[in-house]
Amino acid sequence: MVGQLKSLINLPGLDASMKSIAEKIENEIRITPEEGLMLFEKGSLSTLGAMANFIRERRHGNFTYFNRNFHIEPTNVCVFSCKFCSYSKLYSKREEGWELSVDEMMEKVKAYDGQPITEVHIVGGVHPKMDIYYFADLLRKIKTHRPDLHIKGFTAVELDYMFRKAKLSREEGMKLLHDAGLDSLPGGGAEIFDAGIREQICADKVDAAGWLDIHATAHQLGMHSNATMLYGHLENYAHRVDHMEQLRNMQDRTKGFNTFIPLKFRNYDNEMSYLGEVTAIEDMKVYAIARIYLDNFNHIKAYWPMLGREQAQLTLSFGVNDIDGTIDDSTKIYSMAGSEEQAPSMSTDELVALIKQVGREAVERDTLYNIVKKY
Ligand code: V47
Ligand code: SF4
Repeated sequence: MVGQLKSLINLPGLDASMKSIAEKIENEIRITPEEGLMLFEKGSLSTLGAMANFIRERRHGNFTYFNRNFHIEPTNVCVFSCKFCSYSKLYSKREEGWELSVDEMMEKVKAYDGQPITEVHIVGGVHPKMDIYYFADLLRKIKTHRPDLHIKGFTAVELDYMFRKAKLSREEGMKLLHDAGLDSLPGGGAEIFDAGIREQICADKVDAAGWLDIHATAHQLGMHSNATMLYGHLENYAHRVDHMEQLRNMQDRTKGFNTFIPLKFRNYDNEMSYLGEVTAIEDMKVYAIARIYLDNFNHIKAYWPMLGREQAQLTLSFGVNDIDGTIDDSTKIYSMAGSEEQAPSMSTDELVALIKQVGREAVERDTLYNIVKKY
């Protein structure tokens, strides 16, 4: 394996508290929130990398997962006004954005006929006129056309709005969409759970308790979901630890999360452009600490359209074991926020080469991490 480290306890330069964390990791004992904070405050890049890689290789060896997917972004018109968002247009300015009809979205699905795609990821703005019945119709049409395609769709933010507008409870709304064909939920909309930071960056959308409850509702119906954390803006280390602690607690109860995806705040063309972006070193530390902290999450994913290809490769030595999918230039969220990837698309061969170039084994998975093919 790439790391081949036998023990963490003798890593150079560890003080007593860091040594105690290293011991816990070796013995598969959960670290506390205080220790999580200590990792952010005191952990050097090399120590965090060694710890995270140790866990990553113990769980997954050299396997690095990817999938074959594409996105549908039904609209970028949004009733909310998150300050970090470079993508959305208010309803009053909707002529500057896009609104896809069900038929137009079905054309996008049909464009992949005959191609070995396993997942469609549907996510977009929160449009006041696209209600739960509109999307249930879309889901049914996709499933009728291609029953084997896994539909991962709608952030808790979109779902919260749809359910409230239809006057349905979360259980009723989720069941309606699940029955129509929704298989799992993506991890977006979580941002940072801390109420004070949320108030400053995305005051008007679903709060932390609501986000968590919507995911718990999906898990209770046997659906899986992902979780994200938007970092590198106004939050401090304690907020990041609190965010991961809330996810870890919920995962203990429901076991429904597949993967955790840290999302780096990108500052192009949004109301928080005055903030700088954190360094690549900080990015690697976040991935590593996520791998160490979230002992009940099986997978940590780096979303390559947001980080760029070279940084995505680097994350594979910092706890990450999944780099998402082929995407096929079907998402605009990150290109509009300033990512290096202006038209994100990679063929399967390119994704495999990217993984192999850093000495890892490329494994194609489906959404639920069943192995499709080893390369
Ligand atoms: O919730 C928006 C983020 C998320 C910016 O579950 C930004 O597999 C950085 O959650 N800088 C939506 N981030 C995307 C998302 C996602 C992506 C890929 C895979 C999965 C999955 C989920 O994008 C939003 C928000 O946190 N975001 N604007 C920005 N300027
Ligand atoms: Fe709307 Fe999502 Fe952008 Fe917030 S992040 S303004 S909810 S599209």
